[in-house]
Amino acid sequence: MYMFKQLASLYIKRERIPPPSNPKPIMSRVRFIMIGGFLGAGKTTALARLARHYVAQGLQVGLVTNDQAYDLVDTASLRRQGFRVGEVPGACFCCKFNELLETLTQLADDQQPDILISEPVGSCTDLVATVIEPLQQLHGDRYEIAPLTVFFKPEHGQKILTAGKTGFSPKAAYIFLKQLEEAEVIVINKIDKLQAHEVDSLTEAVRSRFPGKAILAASAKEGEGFSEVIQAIEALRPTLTHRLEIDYDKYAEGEAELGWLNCRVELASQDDPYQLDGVVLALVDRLAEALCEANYEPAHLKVLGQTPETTSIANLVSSKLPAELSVTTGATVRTADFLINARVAGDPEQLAAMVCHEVQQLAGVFELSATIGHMQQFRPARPEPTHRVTTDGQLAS
Ligand SMILES: Nc1nc2c(ncn2[C@@H]2O[C@H](COP(=O)(O)OP(=O)(O)O)[C@@H](O)[C@H]2O)c(=O)[nH]1
Ligand SMILES: [Mg+2]
Repeated sequence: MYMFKQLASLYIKRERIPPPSNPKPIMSRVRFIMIGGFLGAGKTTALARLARHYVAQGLQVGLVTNDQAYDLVDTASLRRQGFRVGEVPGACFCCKFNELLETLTQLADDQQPDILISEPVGSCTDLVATVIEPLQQLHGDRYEIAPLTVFFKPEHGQKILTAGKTGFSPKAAYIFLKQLEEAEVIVINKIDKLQAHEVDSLTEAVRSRFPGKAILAASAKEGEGFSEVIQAIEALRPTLTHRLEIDYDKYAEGEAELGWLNCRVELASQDDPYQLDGVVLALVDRLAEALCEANYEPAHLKVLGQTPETTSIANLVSSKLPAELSVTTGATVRTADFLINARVAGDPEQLAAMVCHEVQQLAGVFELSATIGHMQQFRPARPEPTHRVTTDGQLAS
């Protein structure tokens, strides 16, 4: 009783203390956005567009890239655009969940971000169960999670939806479709390259395959339709109506069909400076031809050429389309560092030999000296997620 009285008096005393005139602000949660989609779908382009949008609103933005290997074109390209970028290399976010968390925390070290936007590896799926829900369950006090938004790659997607020939096996197509199946928002990207009737028929095909999903059409490159994408990303995550069922054997085999190569090269001229855009594009063109001869379908081949002052990037996203420069510089240089990131349906050792051969040939044509630096080539290992929320909603680690 005595104790109760004491507690009661303490309580009363507490009640009498006036509230502080300047209450400490409650830490608001950081918005966490994840943009998924197959290799070459336009994720990095979308990240940059989103980041520019939020920066223009005066918000602090941090970006996170992810890959199976090191020396990422995406990281270099986004940093060049002035963004703060953390990188999770070595495996996908699902297998590097703790590294993803560390990277998110590091991005908050210098300046507390309002928004964090992440791009998972383009061959990764099951992200709701292995990243989004674990993040929500374990750190929902720190992160407010946006709907998983998946960019649809028309170059391969059109054929995959109609079971046409893509150059990939059905197991790689399985990953592409699982990415869409778990998406909370689907964005048919690159509509600037499509006719209106193609956009309509693609939207219809995606809708009939995945009924009930939010489906938008946009151009991450040109901006068309992007305000609707931003609106969808800013909405609350929809309630989960069903959890993705996925066969990890098939997923792992589909991923392992892709030869992965990340490599650094220095190209230097003893005499006249060379045009950086021209050499970057010529390298992708040569590699495209070599891939075609070997019958290796490119999922995404990127080459970035850079000096401390400038950058040029060329991409190849399908065997059916020419290589294109996505970032041009117009500069002539004496020496530049090149990053080559290739993900193709083919043998990684053959791919490495092909890259070495084509770099040397290119150097011969342009009278440059080529130094091939760090090179990693492999098939992605079986995904072993750190956490996974099971079909009954339990977090398993
Ligand atoms: N025409 C067009 N090209 C796009 C669009 N979005 C991305 N791309 C191009 O597609 C290629 C792959 O884009 P990227 O953002 O690197 O794809 P990621 O692999 O999903 O990150 C690059 O050449 C981009 O310039 C788009 O909306 N329209
Ligand atoms: Mg990317």
